[in-house]
Amino acid sequence: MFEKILIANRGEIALRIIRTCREMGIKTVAVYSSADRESLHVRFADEAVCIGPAASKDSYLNIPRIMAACEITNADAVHPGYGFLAENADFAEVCSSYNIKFIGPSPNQIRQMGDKITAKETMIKAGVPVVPGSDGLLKDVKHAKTVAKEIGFPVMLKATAGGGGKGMRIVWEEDTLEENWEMARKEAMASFGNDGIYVEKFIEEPRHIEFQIAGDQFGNVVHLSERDCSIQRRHQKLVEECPSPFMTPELREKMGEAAILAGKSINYEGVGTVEFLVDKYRNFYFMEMNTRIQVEHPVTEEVIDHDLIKEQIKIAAGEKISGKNYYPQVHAMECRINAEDPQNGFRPSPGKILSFHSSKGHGVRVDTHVYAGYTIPPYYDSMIAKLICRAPTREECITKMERALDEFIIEGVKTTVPFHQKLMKDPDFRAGNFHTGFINTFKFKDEE
Ligand code: MV4
Repeated sequence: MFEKILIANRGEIALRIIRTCREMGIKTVAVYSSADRESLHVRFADEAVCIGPAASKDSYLNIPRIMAACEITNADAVHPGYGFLAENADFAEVCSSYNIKFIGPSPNQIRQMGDKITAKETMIKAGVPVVPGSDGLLKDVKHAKTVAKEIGFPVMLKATAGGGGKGMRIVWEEDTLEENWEMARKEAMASFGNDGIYVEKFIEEPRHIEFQIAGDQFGNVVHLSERDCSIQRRHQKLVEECPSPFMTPELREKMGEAAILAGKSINYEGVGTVEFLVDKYRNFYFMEMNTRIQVEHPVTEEVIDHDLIKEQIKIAAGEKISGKNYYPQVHAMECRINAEDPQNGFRPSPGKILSFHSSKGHGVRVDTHVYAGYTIPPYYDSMIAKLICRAPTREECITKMERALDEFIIEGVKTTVPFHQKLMKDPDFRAGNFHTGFINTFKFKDEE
């Protein structure tokens, strides 16, 4: 087992990792930017190293500075958390060249899933269903037109280097294909420095249902059931839950098996997530794979009663996994509490938290790095807490979430708490009747 893990991250996930390390008897090193001097991850770690100024590119994204911090503290492993360098294959490679274990998959596994066309080709070979579309990269707009007419409009143009919604265009008819082609290519080049585009049938009103998987160094891959992440706004998830209200035992078996095939096809090592689009007929299609721990991992932890960070560390240290799948024993739901103003287009609301009282009680979990008197810096993402509730049924879970949202006090900054309070009362949400376009039709206004 590792003696000392350096956590190449900040905020709630850095704290989350430190907690598990302490329980496992592993020493921890925090790294921080000068904007995070007062952060709890700095205080709770055994050691802390300042790695640069506030801007991420000079601190949390700066590989040489993080490697220097590993060297001076003698860390034998790095946990990247999510975001920042978590899916950076070059970083994973540098770690291994320094003989430091990157807690996550190999550089090759990260690369194979980072390029979307490569990932899709790998899935086709593995027998995982994918959305019908072009056979790899499109040569030119003429090629795009031919394939689009074959599969039928509407279609979606996607950047092979994309993911998370960037460089995507819906095309409803042949007449608008050319303009969208140009826009998609420009956007992809500007965002990723790669203008490779492919095309797919556009799946209307899909659900986003993802499967948590885990694979060890001996080729065992299991699934840990699904999370429904259909409640999103501009590709930012707001609520995640398990079981999905749309799931059936038969669909879980089929999707779980496909998720395992996806993991096995690249010999996946670590915990990861296989994302699917699910249409109204319960057809499902591989969308992408995330080769990291995700923000919403506590939903799975609550329904299967296992510590996923501990699993990650044990797998990285070479332990075998049990070899059986895990199924939800209760219902869990997570609301992301962001320092944003839901009444003004979810505009970021950084600043000083004047008072803070987090929800408590049976079945209530709050993962956060903030406290009364803490100043939310404007440089990083705006998530300040995750409120996770668990209860025997979805109805009871929503009731508990309403109670927990009502007792959450955060003063000094605007938050998404009022948005969640309104969402929990929505009849369609309560009925489990929603898809990824739900938030566009759900009008948030406080005084209505
Ligand atoms: C799609 C799609 C419909 N049809 N692909 C959005 C993020 C990126 N990973 C892929 N995405 C989508 N791909 C086809 N062929 C609809 C989306 C999509 C979406 C997917 C999941 C969650 C929210 C979404 C919001 C808008 C569009």
